[in-house]
Amino acid sequence: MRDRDVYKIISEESKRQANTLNLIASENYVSSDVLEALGSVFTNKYAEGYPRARYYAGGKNVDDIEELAKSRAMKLFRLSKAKWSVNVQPYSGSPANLAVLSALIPIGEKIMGMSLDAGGHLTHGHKASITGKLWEQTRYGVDRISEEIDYGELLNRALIERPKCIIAGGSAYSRIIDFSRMRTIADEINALLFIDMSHFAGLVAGGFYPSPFKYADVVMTTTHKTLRGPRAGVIFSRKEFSAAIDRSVFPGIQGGPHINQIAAIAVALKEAAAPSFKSYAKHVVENAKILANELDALGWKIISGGTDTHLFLVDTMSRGISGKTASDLLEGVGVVVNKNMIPFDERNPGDPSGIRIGTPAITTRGMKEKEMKIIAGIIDKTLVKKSRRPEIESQVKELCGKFTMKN
Ligand code: DSN
Repeated sequence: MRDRDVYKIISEESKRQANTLNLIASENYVSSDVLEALGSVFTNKYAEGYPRARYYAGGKNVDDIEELAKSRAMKLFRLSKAKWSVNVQPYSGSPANLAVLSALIPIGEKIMGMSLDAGGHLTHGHKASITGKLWEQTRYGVDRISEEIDYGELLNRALIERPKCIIAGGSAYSRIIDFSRMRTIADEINALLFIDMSHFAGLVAGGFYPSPFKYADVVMTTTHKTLRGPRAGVIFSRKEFSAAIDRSVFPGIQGGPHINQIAAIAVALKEAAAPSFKSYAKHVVENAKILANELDALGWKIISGGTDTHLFLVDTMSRGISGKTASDLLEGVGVVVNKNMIPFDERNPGDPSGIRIGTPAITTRGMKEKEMKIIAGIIDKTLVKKSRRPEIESQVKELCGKFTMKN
């Protein structure tokens, strides 16, 4: 690269990624093929519109790549073209969620999403998001004891509030969502069931999380979390909703699609269909369970007592350490996590009561049970035992050196 300033910063970031243990549940390491597609000449091309109906000339290859991405998306999740459609143009998850809601829910109506402290997402109607300004959010959460979704309370609230749409999914909920129950509740009030599978899409693809398609009207996913693709969003919808969603994505919210990103989605979807991805998804979940169990055995309170997925929350405040302090201490030794709200958190998102831990990235590096036990020890020693920092740092370095980033 001729621009030495940018090159230097990119090199530093490569080193940082190689030399730290990434436990951010929403991040991953993409393959060199995904990177190549992202950096391809498709970045030069404008292509407003949809395949075979563009507002720009010169779009033959663009049409081919978008159609390939769409057909791979349908195939990966075993969807029938007679019932489902897919849109691969959303720049990422937030515009995708906005596109779905603006296509299907009249402005000012009520939508129902999981509260942030229970593990929900801002774009499910939180007041800080445009979705909370255009629609009125009514929230559901988790039971105080089990810390799992309280479906009884969800039903009661739905019957009282009668939202037009119920959104399932979130950013920090570690348990399998009962889609069937949510479908029944949505049917009781004639609401749309919109499932945001961004976090667990890779687990669905690999067969380690139930598929939401049987129950949902619309399913959205980002492609960069467990799915291990580029940063982007994809919307699947039942046929009756797809024309409105397409219009909402373009020209409603977005302009020209990022074709290089769509090419990278196509690559990632093929990778996710390979047999090796099943084994990856299996290990992501196994690793998260082992890491959560180990931390639990070391005296850390794990929200809901464990996990069924790629992530879990740790209540660090129960041992007198705020989420921000925990995250800073861990980053200091090369372990990267999110500070995160926990259910019924009385602190604020800037310095909440817990941390979120996820295994997609370290599993991509090939780490398994033995390494999860070491990582649990590293976390414990860093947060509580105040062991000598150089010892911990060298353990992190050793793991990163042994399990290099493969792409
Ligand atoms: N910000 C993402 C996450 O970390 O979960 C979700 O959009």
